[in-house]
Amino acid sequence: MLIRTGRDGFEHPVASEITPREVYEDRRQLLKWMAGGAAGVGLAAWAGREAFAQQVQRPGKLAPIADVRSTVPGAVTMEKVTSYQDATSYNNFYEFGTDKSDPAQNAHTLQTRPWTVEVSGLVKKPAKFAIDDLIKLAPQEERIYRLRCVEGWSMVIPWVGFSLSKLIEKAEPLGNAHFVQFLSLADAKTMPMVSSRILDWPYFEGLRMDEAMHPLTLLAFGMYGEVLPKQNGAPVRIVVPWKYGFKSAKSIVQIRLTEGMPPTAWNKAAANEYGFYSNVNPNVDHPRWSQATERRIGEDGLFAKRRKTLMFNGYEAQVGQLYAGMDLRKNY
Ligand SMILES: Nc1nc2c(c(=O)[nH]1)N[C@H]1C(S)=C(S)[C@@H](COP(=O)(O)O)O[C@H]1N2
Ligand SMILES: [Mo]
Repeated sequence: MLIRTGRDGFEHPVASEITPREVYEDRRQLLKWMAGGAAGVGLAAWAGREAFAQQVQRPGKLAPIADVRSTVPGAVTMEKVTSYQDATSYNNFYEFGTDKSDPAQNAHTLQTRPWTVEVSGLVKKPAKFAIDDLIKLAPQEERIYRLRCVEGWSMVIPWVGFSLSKLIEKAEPLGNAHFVQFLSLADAKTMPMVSSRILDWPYFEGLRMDEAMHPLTLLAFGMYGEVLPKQNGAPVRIVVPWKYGFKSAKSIVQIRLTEGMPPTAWNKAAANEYGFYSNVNPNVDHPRWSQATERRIGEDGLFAKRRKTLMFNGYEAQVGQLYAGMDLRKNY
């Protein structure tokens, strides 16, 4: 859903991210809400579509099957895991649409084989990996992370993959490689929104080298012990658990090591709203909403008390020292 923010008269793509999921999750509240005139036409249409929502198709086991739990500190949380249905039907993947339900409906066109990931830029050994060779590069581990979205919701997902550092080390970074950029696929034939100008394509994201090399930063091939569903970024994506969701680029085809800070898609779209670091930070408000609290998808209803958002999404003990001495208000 696109709405005018009014402030700059700009059709803002992220506006859809603030429509509370619980409104259409809880049908009775939804009816009350709509009867009260609070819901716009867009939301009513959305709710109608939700009523016909189909059970998500599961893509099958990831081979070799990962039955290894990660021993990386902080990689396994004891929190309740989000249901598979929720994690695969409430997504952001703008290549397939801007509504949360669009990726599950539209991403079936994505072709995940053949698929090549290129490691390039400031490395001694640039390389191209066929996806199935990439998956075999390191033993896979299951990691249960919170993924938190910038507009106030979170999920707990058991990802399957290995530390991105294993791949970067193989390429032998040069001394002047200080940042890593990720590029997603941009295929107008299979990704309907790539022909629109809602974002710059391909989707691009980046991390500082020490963030990319941190063992918690995951190159993910699967979730819930199975192949990554297309709407969640098949066949390979990045997961950075202490940052807002948009840092975790989906369906990546290139990993490029650079000397300078690379541009990122959301920063380019709205620099005052999305900085390069985008660490989860309850103390720094987004210009259009507070970031102090969040709803856990599937658990916290619209009228339930929201839970407090934790600094670095709860991974402060593991990653806090990466930002020692930095002004996190300035480096948002
Ligand atoms: N290529 C690409 N990657 C992307 C996005 C996108 O639109 N395109 N959206 C980001 C955002 S805003 C979020 S919140 C997460 C959502 O991941 P999930 O759907 O697996 O929960 O993916 C991120 N990665
Ligand atoms: Mo997001």
